[in-house]
Amino acid sequence: MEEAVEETTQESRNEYARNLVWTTFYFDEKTVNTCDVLLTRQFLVDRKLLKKSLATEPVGQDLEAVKAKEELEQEMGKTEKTDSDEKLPTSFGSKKTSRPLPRSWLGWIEKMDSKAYWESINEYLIYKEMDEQGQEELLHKAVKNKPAMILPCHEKLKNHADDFVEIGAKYEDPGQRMEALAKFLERRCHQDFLALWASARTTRCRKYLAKMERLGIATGLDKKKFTVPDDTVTPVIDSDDSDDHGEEAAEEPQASSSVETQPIYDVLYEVYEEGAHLEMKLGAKSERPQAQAQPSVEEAATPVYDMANFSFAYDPEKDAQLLASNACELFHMDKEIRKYWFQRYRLFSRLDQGVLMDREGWFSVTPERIASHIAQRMVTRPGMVIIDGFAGVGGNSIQFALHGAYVIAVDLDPIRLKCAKRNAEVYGVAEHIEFICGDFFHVLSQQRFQSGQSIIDAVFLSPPWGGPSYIFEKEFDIGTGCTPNGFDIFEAARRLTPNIAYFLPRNTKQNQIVHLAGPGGKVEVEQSCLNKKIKTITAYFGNLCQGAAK
Ligand code: MGP
Ligand code: SAH
Repeated sequence: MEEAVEETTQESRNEYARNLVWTTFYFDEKTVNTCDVLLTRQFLVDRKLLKKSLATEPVGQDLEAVKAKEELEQEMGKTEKTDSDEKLPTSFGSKKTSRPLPRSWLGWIEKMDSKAYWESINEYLIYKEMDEQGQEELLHKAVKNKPAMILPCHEKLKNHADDFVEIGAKYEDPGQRMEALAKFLERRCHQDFLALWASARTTRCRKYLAKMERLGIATGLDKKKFTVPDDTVTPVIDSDDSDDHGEEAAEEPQASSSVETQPIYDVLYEVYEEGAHLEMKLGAKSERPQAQAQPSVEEAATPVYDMANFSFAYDPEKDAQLLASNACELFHMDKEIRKYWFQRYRLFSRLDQGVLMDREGWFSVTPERIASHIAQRMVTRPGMVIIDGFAGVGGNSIQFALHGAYVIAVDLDPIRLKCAKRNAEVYGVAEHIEFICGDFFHVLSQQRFQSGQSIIDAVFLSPPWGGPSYIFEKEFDIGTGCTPNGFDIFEAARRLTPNIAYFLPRNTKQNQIVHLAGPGGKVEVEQSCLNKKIKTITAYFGNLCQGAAK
């Protein structure tokens, strides 16, 4: 068993993790309804396995296959050149100009409240602005009481000289006049403060969105939401980030109703390491390819099996078409599968030792190095019980078992479960896995899994994403993109345990993951970067989340 774990970690000395961003999402204006999110990136290496996969030539004059192979070869080339930390870019986008004043305002104004601000400046302003007769004494006091932070617009309150004269003219009594002018000043200061406070928050949220985009993270958040929810004239705080400036000033303020309909109200964040940006192929591709000869996954009819007579034992004759090492002949005309063939040993390093895969297995199996890393994180003690709710051909179940867990592998499709069972035998861990052919929801509703009696330590979820075309959407929707609905899947798992790892596309909407964690929740979203390309993400909940108490 150890040998098999070692096989997948030979290159692991070159691997490392990075914390990218820590975020708090506010679900509404009450600060108690928050969710903490940690975005991390795990750099994994499987160059040797990729190199081995690329060693075969495409069959005949298959130009598409040549192209698929060339793309992967480029990935190899890039990897070899950018093997070490130092080679990573050292800043987000373009260099920043140094304008220290606006930056200090952003942090300061958000921590201040309007009342406290007025208290800190009122003496100074009143002495300064009321100095109608130019009394030396008042001027002296004003200078002496100047607060450390005063908004630039309040240094120039003389701009309101007309208002002052108008208000002043209404009162003959100097005491009353003074009081009226002080009230006017206070109102004006509150208005200015609140407008600037909202503007600072908008700037912060916009910066967050811009940075997430650059990190290759689909936020699922609407940029328009993060505008000042008020149509009063707003003094705009200058952003010192040259990479995202311009946008805020250009856009019209939104009506507050758009804020109410948005699920996430506000965001606080901290970028751990500015140099974490990577240039790589991410998110939506520009165009969908022409219609394929093969039916899409959604169109393909679900075969009906005679379960009473179905055998999960491998039959070398009857099941020959499942032998992964023969897939080149079986699938070489299948354009969708071809690119996975050129990555085959990174899917299963023991592919030539009898591994079985059906068509869906090829494009949905978790690459071995990623599955091994997830297992390393999830299996914290020998014998712990993990449900692999969508086991497929066993990529994850096998790694959980190799790392010492007892696995309950569930899959609706008997053929794929047969592959998983056989593959577990190839890796010598079949005895550590219980295979259940059935619907995830149905299996979880069984008496032995009900909470209270449950012995389940964690659940791993890797449902179908609608086939390889998931990447043609700019952002992946957990609800409609997963089959069955990804929110329902998560809810069913949560009834069993809070310790859930959710394996999702790299373009998944981040705000939906935040919603899964919910108010008061916490989640770690880990990008799995294989040879410097982000392949997938895994969202860890409960005690699987980094820093959670075990
Ligand atoms: P991919 O994006 O289709 O491949 O899937 P790749 O090689 O990154 O393609 P490229 O053209 O973008 O370079 C990447 C990985 O996601 C696969 O190896 C699978 O592990 C996983 N994966 C893909 N799909 C379509 C599914 C799915 O439907 N379900 C699950 N659970 N995993 C999938
Ligand atoms: N992680 C797996 C791949 C999972 S692919 C691996 O590494 O091999 C998703 C799997 O979910 C498919 O095999 C599909 O048959 C299965 N599936 C789809 N709907 C299901 C359901 N309702 N219950 C259980 N399994 C389901």
